[in-house]
Amino acid sequence: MSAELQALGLDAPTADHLAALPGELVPGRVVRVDKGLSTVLTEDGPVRATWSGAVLAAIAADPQATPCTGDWVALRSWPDDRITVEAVAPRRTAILRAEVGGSSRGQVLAANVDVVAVVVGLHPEPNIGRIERFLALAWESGARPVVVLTKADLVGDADSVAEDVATAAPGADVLVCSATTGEGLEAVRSLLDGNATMALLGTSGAGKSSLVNALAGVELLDVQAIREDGKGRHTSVRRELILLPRGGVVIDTPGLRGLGLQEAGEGLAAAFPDVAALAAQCRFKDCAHVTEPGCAVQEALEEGALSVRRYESWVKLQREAAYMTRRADNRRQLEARKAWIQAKDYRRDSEPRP
Ligand SMILES: Nc1nc2c(ncn2[C@@H]2O[C@H](COP(=O)(O)OP(=O)(O)OP(=O)(O)O)[C@@H](O)[C@H]2O)c(=O)[nH]1
Ligand SMILES: [Mg+2]
Ligand SMILES: [Zn+2]
Repeated sequence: MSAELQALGLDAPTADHLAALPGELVPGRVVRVDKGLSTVLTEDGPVRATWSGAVLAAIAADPQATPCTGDWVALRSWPDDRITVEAVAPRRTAILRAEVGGSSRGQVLAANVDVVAVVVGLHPEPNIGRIERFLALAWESGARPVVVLTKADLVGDADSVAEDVATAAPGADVLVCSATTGEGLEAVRSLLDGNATMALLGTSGAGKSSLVNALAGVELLDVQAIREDGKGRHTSVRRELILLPRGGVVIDTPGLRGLGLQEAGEGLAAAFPDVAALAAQCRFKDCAHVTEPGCAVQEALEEGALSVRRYESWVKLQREAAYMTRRADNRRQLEARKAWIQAKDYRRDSEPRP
């Protein structure tokens, strides 16, 4: 494996997978995707590539097969100078978001990520419920979740806010930094040790692109022109993979508006291990943790061992996850029915005609 590809985060199993594909193919990593045209970084630099017939067929069968930022792909060059993505390597991790207002099939936001950084500005004051929601998404990805509190230069009590956030983020490190002063950036940079890939998630205006620029030491990405109006403006419009000069890869994303939890069971349990542990102690296995006798969650609430805010946040996300799962089940039923009708048509068509 070349040093260039290693710096891009290529791991041995993925390299082996790509090398075993038949044909004269070149490995690369997807930087961004724009309406079916992708920019892919290879060891010889970036190229623009479209999808092969096989990839198009895979997408038709499952939209999640669409190559996305962070994917490792195999490229073929054609005599007419076209380049196509022939195959997408299996994803080690994937950040999934439920489709906004559409189907319940999640959209892949980024693939093969080692660290998901939930980026939150310290000013205006962080919304803890929103952080928990991002963390549930981060846990589900299979990558290591961290919270990066940025804009520390704008507040005097960054460390005490960090403590509050830490209680809502069990199992995740909480870092404090400022893109403006450079404070705390070394700790963020060390998340990229060993050519790791870190994706940044957060609302618009959180300071994601500013953080990437500060990590890179160059103004690579556009940053919101007007400071601190508190409202999201969506300056970044697409997901983008950036190779940092000192090693490591960062994926910048546009601020997420709708942030559906994709069949969230496991991510939710990982983001709320305290509540999950309590729920396991309830007398009834199907306890709804509302009025049931012997409910350990309600007991912890009464004793103050579990905060009302955290409980309510969990109930809300739990409901949402249950809704997403139901919707996914309905979709599966519909698709099964469609497949059955197609199969019936096929049988009818292939029967000998009288
Ligand atoms: N004082 C201060 N301002 C910051 C810091 N980081 C970002 N900002 C400001 O916050 C605003 C938003 O920053 P961006 O980096 O564009 O935010 P973003 O998360 O990329 O936003 P979207 O691209 O819209 O999702 C800009 O006006 C930045 O100048 C910081 O550490 N300190
Ligand atoms: Mg941005
Ligand atoms: Zn209970």
